[in-house]
Amino acid sequence: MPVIRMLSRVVSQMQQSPACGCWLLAVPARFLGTLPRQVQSDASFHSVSFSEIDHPRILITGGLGQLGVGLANFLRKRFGKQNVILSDIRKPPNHIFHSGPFIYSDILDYKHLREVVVNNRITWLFHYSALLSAVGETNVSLARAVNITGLHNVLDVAAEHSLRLFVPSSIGAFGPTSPRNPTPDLCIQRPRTIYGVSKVHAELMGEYYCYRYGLDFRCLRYPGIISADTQPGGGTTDYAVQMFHDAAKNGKFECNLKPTTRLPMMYIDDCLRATLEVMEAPADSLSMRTYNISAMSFTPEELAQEVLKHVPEFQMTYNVDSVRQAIADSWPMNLDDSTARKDWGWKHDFDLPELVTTMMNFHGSDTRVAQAN
Ligand code: AKB
Repeated sequence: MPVIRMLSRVVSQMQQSPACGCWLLAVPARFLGTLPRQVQSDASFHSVSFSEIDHPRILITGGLGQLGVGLANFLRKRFGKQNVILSDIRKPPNHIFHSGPFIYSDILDYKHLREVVVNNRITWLFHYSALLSAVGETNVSLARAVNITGLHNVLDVAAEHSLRLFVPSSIGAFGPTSPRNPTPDLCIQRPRTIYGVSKVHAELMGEYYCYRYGLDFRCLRYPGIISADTQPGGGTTDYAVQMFHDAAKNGKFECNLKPTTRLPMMYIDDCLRATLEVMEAPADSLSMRTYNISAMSFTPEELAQEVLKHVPEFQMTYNVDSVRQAIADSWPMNLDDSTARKDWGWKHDFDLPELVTTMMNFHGSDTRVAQAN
């Protein structure tokens, strides 16, 4: 078929497709030119075998942040220890280094990233390198480099090597003009942080690569994630993680957000399970490539009430940080995740009382060990 006719057929198929749906089905990537770095995708000779889907070779970037180690442990149970490689530019503590494969990998170095993917025969990539919302505002140029330039490298390497790519987005991808209670999947997104801007950029670029080059891009908008044994760094929702720690250790906590600031939150186990579920979902069940996921939503004072049931002497004071408060006030209070529930069966396990019991059990045992020593 002449190329012009082929292109006009592709364009008319694209016009008929749903806004964020499976362009992949409609667009034969090889008719739309080479990848941005002029390296031809290996899709033509790399037909994905069943064993690659059942036994992916996985790379996690930004692996020493809040979620990487937990995700690696979770995926290693499913796919085998040697098939999940954790990477970062920082030096790992001993227990992480000895718990499974760990390598140095710098997402800002494109050739190096490509070498890591080729040498380790990677088929799935989880891209967790990012500066979070509050810390991003203190160093916009670093946040722009890591969150935007780094993403470009990851997208190109993933498209070149036919990887399945997961990039987390966030409630931070919304802004003050988005509907806040609830926030649907598709609505106005005008965030006011470099973090949020970079997350909207990631969503759009991933979806664009999906229909333009056939990249198997999958993305979830995470709420604030609460984890027991790993600390977040530089986020606006981090107050909640810190509250558990300080309540167990000192019986008191100074909160940097106002008592009535409502934000969506999720326990880490639900977050990791959602991430694997969306990665394993058949492509034809995904009506979109970027989904909201939700579990619970609470304010600092509601969380403190729940903590009080476990630590009766707990006291909370407030010292509001104006930058974090402005960020929180522009974010959703509740996410509408009905499309994720319908398309691939998303369902959370942890609500607020269960979250608090789990966190206090974890920190309570920590405190008792510390006191005994
Ligand atoms: C942050 O607070 O920056 C993150 C997020 C909600 O994306 N935890």
